[in-house]
Order: sequence, then structure tokens, then C-alpha cells
Amino acid sequence: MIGRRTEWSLDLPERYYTLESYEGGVARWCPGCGDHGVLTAVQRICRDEQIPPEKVVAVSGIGCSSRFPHYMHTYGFHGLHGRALPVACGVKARRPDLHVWVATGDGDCCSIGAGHWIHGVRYNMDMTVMLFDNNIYGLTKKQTSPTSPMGLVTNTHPSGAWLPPINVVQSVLGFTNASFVARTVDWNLAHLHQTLRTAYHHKGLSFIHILQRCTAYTADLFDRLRNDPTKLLLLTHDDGVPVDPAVGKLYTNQRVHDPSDLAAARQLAEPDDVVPIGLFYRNPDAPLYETFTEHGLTMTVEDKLAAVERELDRFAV
Ligand SMILES: Cc1ncc(C[n+]2csc(CCOP(=O)(O)OP(=O)(O)O)c2C)c(N)n1
Ligand SMILES: [Mg+2]
Repeated sequence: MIGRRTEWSLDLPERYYTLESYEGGVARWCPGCGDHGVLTAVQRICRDEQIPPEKVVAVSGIGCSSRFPHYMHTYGFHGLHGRALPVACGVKARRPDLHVWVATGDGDCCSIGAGHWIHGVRYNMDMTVMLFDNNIYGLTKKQTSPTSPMGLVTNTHPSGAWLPPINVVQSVLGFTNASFVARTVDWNLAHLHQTLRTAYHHKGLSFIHILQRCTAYTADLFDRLRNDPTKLLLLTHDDGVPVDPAVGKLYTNQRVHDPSDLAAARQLAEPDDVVPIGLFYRNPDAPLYETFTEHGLTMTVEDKLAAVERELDRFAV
């Protein structure tokens, strides 16, 4: 036939995804902001796992950290303030085949979004939730957040934050049906990467509390932890976050912690001068809400209409 060569094949070559496959717009976060490292870690995990970009959705609320979806060359949803988790649960309910990364801030999650925080964790849908905790409202320029330490001078509390901060890890460990709770820091990229990778492989909602530097408003807040590595307690266990040799060498203050032990996890989460990082708790048997929402996903429109008709017929007089 004219114009058609029989030796041509329409089979597409196998795709290999590089870091660039996941890179969206140029990140407009400040130089030195901890958010850059988290973004890179997520892109690296997507590349290492070779997740097709069209199978990834980044979901967020509002805040500096919530600009995350713009910088991923995947599907994304930059939602409303505090509403990252309801959007993410909705995506997961209809499209359980997609991997959802949720980016939320300490204001977004623990203040206006606190109600959704409790129920999102309880729904335990398979997604990775990253709380970027810079202890401040960054985007709106330095208001007290629920995790601001007492005495922190902010625009809403010029004489110092008035109330004790919410303990994020302790709170999540108190929520019903929590299935994966970890903490890491943005300034140790190896630990950050391994924590997010472990979270990605968990089936259920993995919640990661990330201590994140804001160079503009809370620049020196984590200096105490950064300048003295013994102020961080590295949690180790065969079922925990794998310890990179360089991380093990830097953080000599270590403790073997079995992540199936909820009581021990809660004790570790108590406020202390020394801050534990790693996996606090994991329960692979916690029920997942998508086992409920998956019902009927494969039904055709005709099947659904027929089911509705059948139900209505029961009330026919
Ligand atoms: C309903 C609503 N209330 C208030 C705001 C204003 N607002 C935007 S971002 C933000 C706080 C952001 O802080 P955080 O979640 O910690 O994110 P960060 O900027 O620190 O990453 C606030 C109060 C808003 N956009 N919508
Ligand atoms: Mg914040």
C-alpha cells in the first residue's frame, strides 16, 4: 500500500524516567528553604521506583510548602487552606491506582486543617503525607503557628508566642487507626530520603513530620539540633527506617525502637531536649478505607442505572 512501510512497528520503546521526568516549574521557594530538599527526595524516589509520572498526584493545601504540586511534572491539586487531606482522600477513593503525595504545612495541617488531619489519618488511605513543619506561617509572613515554640516572637505575638506548641508526633500517635508515623529533618538528605522511601512502601497513610528550616522567619530555630548532632536521637530497627552508614556515623545517639510498640512510641514522642528521628510506629494491619470505597468502581454506567432501578422498584406501589 502506498505510504505505508510494512517493517514499521507501532510498539513504543520502553520508557525510562529520569529526574527531569518529574521536574515541574522552577521552585520559587527562598534559597536555603528546606522545602527544596523534600522536593528533590520525592522526585528521586519517583525516579528510583520508576513510577510513571501520569500515575502520580501531588496534593496540597495553601502555604509556601503547599506550592509543591507546581514543581512536580505529574498530576497535581493545589487545594484550599487546610483541605489537602480531603482532596487526597477523594482522589484515592476514585483512583486507587494513583500514588498520592500530600504536602501540608504546620498551619495548613495543625491549625485550619486539624479536623481533616484526625479523620484523614483515621481513614488510612494509601498515600504519603509530608508535614513541612517550620514552626511558622511562612507564606503569610511570620504569624504564630500551632507548632511555634513558646516565646517565639511573631507578627501575631510580638512579645512571644503564648501557648505551648502542639506536639505533632504525639498527636498523630493518639489518632485512631494511625498506621505509620515517622519524623525526619530537611537538613539530612540521606535520612530524609530513606524516611520518605520507607513511607512510600508502606501500604496505608504514612505520616512524616519533617522539621523544616524557613530561612526568612525561623532561620536559627533548629540550630540547636543542627549544630549538635547528639541532640537528635536516631531510632533504629530492622523494621524501621534503614540507616545509611553516613547517617549512623553522624548521629551517634541511637536507640533500637520496635515500631510495632505503640506504648513505647508514645513515650518517645514526649517533649524532650533530645528529639527522636526515624520510625515511631507502624501497623500494617490497620484497616484501609479504600477497601470500602473501591466497591462499585468497576461497575459500568448501565450496571449502576440497573442497580438504582432495582432499588427503586422495591418501593413501587
Ligand atoms: C481560609 C484561609 N484562611 C487563611 C488563609 C491565609 N493563609 C495562607 S497560607 C497560611 C498559613 C501557611 O502556613 P503553613 O501551613 O505553616 O505553611 P508554610 O507557608 O509555613 O509552608 C495562611 C494563614 C488562606 N489562604 N485561606
Ligand atoms: Mg509553616
